[in-house]
This record gives sequence, C-alpha cells and structure tokens, in this order.
Amino acid sequence: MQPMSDSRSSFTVLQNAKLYGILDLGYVLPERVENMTAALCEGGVDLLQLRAKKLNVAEVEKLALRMLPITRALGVPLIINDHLQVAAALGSEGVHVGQDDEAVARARAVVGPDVFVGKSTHSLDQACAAADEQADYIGFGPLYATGTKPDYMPIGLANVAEAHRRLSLPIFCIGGVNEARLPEILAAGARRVVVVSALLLAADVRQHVRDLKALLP
Ligand code: TZP
Ligand code: MG
Repeated sequence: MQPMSDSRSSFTVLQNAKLYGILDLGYVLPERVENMTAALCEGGVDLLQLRAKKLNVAEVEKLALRMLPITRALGVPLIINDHLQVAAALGSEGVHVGQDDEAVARARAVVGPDVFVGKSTHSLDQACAAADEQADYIGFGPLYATGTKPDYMPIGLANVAEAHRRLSLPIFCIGGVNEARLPEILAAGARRVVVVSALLLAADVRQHVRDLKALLP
C-alpha cells in the first residue's frame, strides 16, 4: 500500500490539524468500519484514530488494513491506539499511547521516526511531562464526563489556557466535546479538539464533521 506522499507530510498535517476523529469500536460495528471511515474523512476530519479496546492485536490490524486505503486516498493520517506493533507493521502515520502504556521514547523506538507519537494526558502536570518526553502531540482531558472513557474524572476547562501558555506541541482537548460545548471550550483557550461519540452517533456524520469544522477557527 502506498504511504502518504512524503514521509514528513503527515507531520505537517498534524501541525495544522484542528479536528481529530476517533473511530471507536465501542460505537461502530466492525462491518461499518469502511463506511464510517469514509464519512469521517470525507466530512473533513484532519486526523483519524482507530481505537478498539476490546479487540485483539490481529483484529485491530485487520481493521486498520481496511481503513488505510480510505484514509490514504483522502490524505488523513491514521493513528493506531495502543498497538505499537500494528502501527509499525502497517506503517500507519501515527500511534497513540496512554499514561499506562509504553513511554514515548519506547514507542518511537518501535514505530520509527516517520510515525508520530501522541500521548493521553489527564492533568497539567501530565501534559508538561508528555511534552518533556517529546510526544508529537497530546490529548488533554477528559474535559467533561464521558461514556467513552467512563472511569476518568473530568478535569474541566480551568487548565486549558495554562497548558497552551506553557507548551508548544499540538494540544487536542478531548472528552465530552460536542457542538453545544465548543464555544465554551474555545473560549477557555482550546485550539484543537478530539470528538468521538458526538460524531459517531450523528445522524449525518459527514455533515456533522463539516458543521464542527466550521466552528473551529
Ligand atoms: N480520552 C480522554 S476522553 C476520551 C478519550 C479517548 C473519550 C472521548 O470521547 P467522547 O465521546 O468525545 O467524549
Ligand atoms: Mg492506551
């Protein structure tokens, strides 16, 4: 399969990205993965992650292989959650690790220099630590309580501006982000967001991506 046109171009897309979608198998039946991938990418998500907490490595790899021709044709970097080996084997554009996963340096050693590495952070301290670890981007949240990650305490909006003051890497605010909340999230200082359930459960996914993008300056 052809990689994205040049090996650094996915890093450029990351730097400019505003809206990051996650195809979470908690919301999408496996047989709908191609349709949902196309809807999200054609609608205009800048980045797309595959997140499948209940599937094994082989199943994640199979799904990613079905997504890649679609994401590549539309120039959307595909980010694999958790599974470094899958990202390395497929040459996906990115990989995402959590606080309980491999350190960024270890992830980079597995996936190589052409794959960007993102990290989940749940506090200002963790955000600063991830930047020190040289993550390529961070998720920052959950801002609000969310059924997509139910065991996590929401961190609210209080530190969004401070995180942006202190850090220069891309910060994607995540957790309970939806159209109604977007104005207050942006007013709190966010510049980029991850949206999961509000997109995956939308009646018209393509149109909802367009609507959210239009609200992101
Ligand atoms: N990490 C922090 S919150 C979250 C993840 C993966 C889930 C966000 O999902 P939603 O449905 O947009 O609240
Ligand atoms: Mg993880």
